[in-house]
Amino acid sequence: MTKEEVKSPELQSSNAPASSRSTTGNQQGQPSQHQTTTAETAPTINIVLFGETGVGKSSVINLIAGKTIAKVSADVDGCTMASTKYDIRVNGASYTVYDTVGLEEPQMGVNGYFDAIEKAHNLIRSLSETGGIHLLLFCMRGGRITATVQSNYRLFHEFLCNKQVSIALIFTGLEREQKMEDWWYRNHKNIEKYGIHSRGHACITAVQDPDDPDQVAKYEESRETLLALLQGCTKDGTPMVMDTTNWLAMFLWRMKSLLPKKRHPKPKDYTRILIKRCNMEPEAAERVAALIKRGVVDQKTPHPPNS
Ligand SMILES: Nc1nc2c(ncn2[C@@H]2O[C@H](COP(=O)(O)OP(=O)(O)OP(=O)(O)O)[C@@H](O)[C@H]2O)c(=O)[nH]1
Ligand SMILES: [Mg+2]
Repeated sequence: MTKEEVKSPELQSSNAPASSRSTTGNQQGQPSQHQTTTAETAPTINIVLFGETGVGKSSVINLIAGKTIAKVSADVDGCTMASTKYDIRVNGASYTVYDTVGLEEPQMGVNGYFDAIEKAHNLIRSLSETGGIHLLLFCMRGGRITATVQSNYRLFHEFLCNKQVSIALIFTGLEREQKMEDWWYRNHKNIEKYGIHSRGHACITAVQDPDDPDQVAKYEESRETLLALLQGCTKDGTPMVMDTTNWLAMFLWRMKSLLPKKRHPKPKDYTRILIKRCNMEPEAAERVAALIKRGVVDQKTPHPPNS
């Protein structure tokens, strides 16, 4: 099981040595029925887990893995689209989960957009090199649906995945519910009213408290729910994949709709950022910039919506 920041091509394409992949089961206080295993032959399923800072993404990674592999706390790098990659083998399945920071506000500033270009390039390159996206996991705190939640849904489901990838919702922080699933019955109509549609959901707690038997039981139940969700949502799916250039251009073209119109970058701004911060060759950077300018991204995918 490995953690890799999605930063350099070397890091992205490399996998951990086999010796470090195998895991030895669960740690103290963790559920015991889902032993993590070495599953060298299973095809890897790429999952992009996203959500606002602090909603519990890293805790969810640990819940899936059955042990602590991700650092729980506010991340230093809270830049939108910043991503850390974890390889998790559990119940005979091989998941690569990209823990990805979403938006903190419904819209973006131009500096945030430029920072996000670099991060998005790293993420997209890693995904296109490793077979694309099988599933989106949208992590939220069980609570109000805000404009930021809606923007994050669009950013990942529509802008990054062209509405072609199944999305499942995870609601954390539900340990106070007697039955965590009750939260969904009370709130699902509201969620759908905001245009958020999903293939499945999990109402969970991702926080551990070994001293509280009720919390231990709920944590264990949450893991069951989450693993069943992953299995159910990925069993028949083919990944969505594009080549890096078209994928990046499609995403950046769409993402600029989150900027005020008068702050939309010019082609030379894209070229500069892609060369300087993403280490792209000038020709490749100009190709991406030209695609963004034309708003034509890939003949096989619909044109990006007008911004
Ligand atoms: N009560 C409660 N707290 C939770 C739950 N899940 C996570 N937390 C807490 O929320 C805080 C943030 O959790 P993280 O898992 O680090 O959240 P994150 O989304 O990875 O945060 P960033 O990496 O900063 O984006 C920690 O203090 C967790 O213990 C939950 O289900 N219930
Ligand atoms: Mg985190």
